[in-house]
Amino acid sequence: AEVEQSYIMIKPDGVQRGLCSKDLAQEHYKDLKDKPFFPTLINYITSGPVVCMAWEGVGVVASARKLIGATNPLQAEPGTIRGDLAVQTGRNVVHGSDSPDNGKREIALWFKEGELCEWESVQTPWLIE
Ligand code: DAT
Ligand code: MG
Repeated sequence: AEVEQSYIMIKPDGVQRGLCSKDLAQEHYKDLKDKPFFPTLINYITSGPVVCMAWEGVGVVASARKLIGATNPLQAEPGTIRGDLAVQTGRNVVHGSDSPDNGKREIALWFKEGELCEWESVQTPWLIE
């Protein structure tokens, strides 16, 4: 697997059981703009503060999606974030990019130049050969 980047976000219900403008939310979810749930999705995602993260690592997009679990929390496995902590698709607590390309796109959308810090842990050579 390649080193990838994934945009991870704790959604508003994850923070308090809106930061962003509607424009940003609409751009983030533009692939879903024709879906019937698009307006409620945008209302939800702009309803309170979110916690934004950029994760980087070997195969991080797929492994983060695995930790997050299925879109519908009722179908998400126990041990995943959505499986353990959420009940409804429209309140599924956390976002994770679905492809390396979308990871780059979403990170560029949510972070400004210079906001991301790049660093290497001394443990890296013991984790990755
Ligand atoms: P995911 O967040 O697992 O990548 P997605 O990209 O298909 O899922 O959809 C983005 C969000 O839109 C999802 O987290 C919750 C909402 N959503 C998706 N499908 C939905 C549906 N059928 N009804 C209501 N909300 C939905
Ligand atoms: Mg998605």
